[in-house]
Amino acid sequence: MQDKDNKELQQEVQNVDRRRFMGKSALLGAGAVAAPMTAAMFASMAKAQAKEAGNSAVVHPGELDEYYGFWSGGHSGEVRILGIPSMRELMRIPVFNVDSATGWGITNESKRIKGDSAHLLAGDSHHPHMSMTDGSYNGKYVFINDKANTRVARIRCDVMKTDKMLTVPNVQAIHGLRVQKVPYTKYIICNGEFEIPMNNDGKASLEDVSTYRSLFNVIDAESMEVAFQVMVDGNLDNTDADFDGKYFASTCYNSEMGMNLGEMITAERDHVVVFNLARCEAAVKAGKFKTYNSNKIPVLDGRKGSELTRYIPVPKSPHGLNTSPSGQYFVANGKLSPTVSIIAIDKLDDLFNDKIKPRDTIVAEPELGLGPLHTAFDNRGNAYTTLFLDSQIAKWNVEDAIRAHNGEKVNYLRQKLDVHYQPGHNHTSQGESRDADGKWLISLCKFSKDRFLPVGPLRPENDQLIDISGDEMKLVHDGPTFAEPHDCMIVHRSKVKPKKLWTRDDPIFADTVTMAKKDGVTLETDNKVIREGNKVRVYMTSIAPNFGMNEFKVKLGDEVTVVVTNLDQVEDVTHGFCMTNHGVQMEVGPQATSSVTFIANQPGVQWYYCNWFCHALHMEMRGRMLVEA
Ligand code: RUQ
Ligand code: CUA
Repeated sequence: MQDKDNKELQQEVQNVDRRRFMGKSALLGAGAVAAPMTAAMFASMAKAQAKEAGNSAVVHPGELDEYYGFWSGGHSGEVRILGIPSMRELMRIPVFNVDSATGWGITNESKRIKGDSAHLLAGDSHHPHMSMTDGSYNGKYVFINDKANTRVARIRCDVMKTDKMLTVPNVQAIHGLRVQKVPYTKYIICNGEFEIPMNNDGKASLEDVSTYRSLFNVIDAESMEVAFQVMVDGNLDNTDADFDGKYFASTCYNSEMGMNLGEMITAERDHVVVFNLARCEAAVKAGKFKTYNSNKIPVLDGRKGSELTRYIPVPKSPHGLNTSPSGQYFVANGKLSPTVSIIAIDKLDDLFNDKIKPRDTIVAEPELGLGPLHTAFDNRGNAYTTLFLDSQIAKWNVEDAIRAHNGEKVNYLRQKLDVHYQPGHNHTSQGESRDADGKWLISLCKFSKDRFLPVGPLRPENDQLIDISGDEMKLVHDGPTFAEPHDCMIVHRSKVKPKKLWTRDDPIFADTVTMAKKDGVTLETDNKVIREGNKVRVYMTSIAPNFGMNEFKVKLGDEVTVVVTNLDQVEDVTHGFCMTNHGVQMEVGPQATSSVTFIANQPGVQWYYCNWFCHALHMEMRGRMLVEA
């Protein structure tokens, strides 16, 4: 399948090449005095074109991108899909936010998915990561954390909608999040960043910070329930998994357990905490855990001295944690130190068997520049580290850094590229999977200052696209983005297979289907009003440009649930439902059922209409709710 896709792509690349070539020679031909082209000119031109076409960021209208990019929306709370390399925004997936267009957070289906946090209107999404099989993206799910409300959500990539959400108990502020890579994504791993008392019920001492803990969370990717948690010393920050299915590692700052900035950065060293998955699972099985806050989640004790963890000292306040796609190294990014620390994963067995000391796992600590935050990788042994303070990406060679660490005279630094400005995360095409391909690098810059037309005191951020296919990094695109693409991941389009229409038995609206059955309603054919006391359920179909029902009657103060089923079988024909002056609207995709509940609190004639442009007679797609006082 992938081969076929690659062939298709090659063909596209050739077509582009041919078009460009013809374009340029046609221009030359049009000039009456144009000198005849020599064979040498022809050859050099063809070569330049071939080079350009090899990794061109130009995607012409109607052409498709080679990669899907999944961008977190930061404190907008959403996830965005971009096409790479065009950097065109293709879709927004509301997750922790409320979305006026799709009705996310407004419809009954989305509220059910949001569950215990359905009442929350805000979120802070940081780290989107796709599920894997054998270390390769499998196109099934994208997971994302909400730092603001301690949640983890799952996006189903067949429909690109959020389908599960979990508020993680016992912790505060889920930050770093990754997936188990091998043998498959059984678990999502994520860090509870802010330390709080265990049993945070306000009864124990709130001032005694020695009782505060930060927990590592292991969540079952299918059930989206917490499998277990591990208590650590210090504050967990970012995390990643190995390619063997054995170890997870997290950066851990504030080993001092300080409560203010000054206190948090006094120690010269903090840690990378390594978690031994088999030992953790065995401890859960053996019942060696405690529970807190009156829930049943097993909390293991992984503090210093535990068999479940090892603490590797690294320079102060490390931030990003990235596994090299070769599966050999964990790289911890120094943040307050100009270095990154390279941990050899094949030394971790010995570390856990106490044959070596924690620092013996560090095989290099190359100095890169000021403020290293995150590192990405290509498939040629190079790493790319964001330098927040220097506003640069440092490209360096991992094996050369190790050689230099061992005393050889080699320069591991390959290039420093200015980015604009202050980059946080970066990401290479497929660079966190086995299939790193070394073509593109994204630098997510927090500031854009002079790069775009000024738009008031609040500026966009700047997502820069960098071509890394050659020896030198080349900046090819500036992409302004609204707050705040915190992190992103890039997956080849051959791995993602979205549906074109909904299937009628989709679990996202299964509960609504069950409700209809109880009411004796067949959603695909019936247009019916069911009354139960002051609760009214209005079932209607929609097929462009008509709702199945042009009017229905309710009484003032009734609780009205409108259920719309879109019978259109046509790709891209989405309907909507908006009840004027009631603050409700929603998307109803082709073959989907969506529902929304509101109080009919205004008497008289209330028009409803389709708010997704669907037909030449879209404006006429409307009806009346008649509200009797
Ligand atoms: S962390 S800018 Cu929220 Cu991803 Cu490093
Ligand atoms: Cu249906 Cu617009």
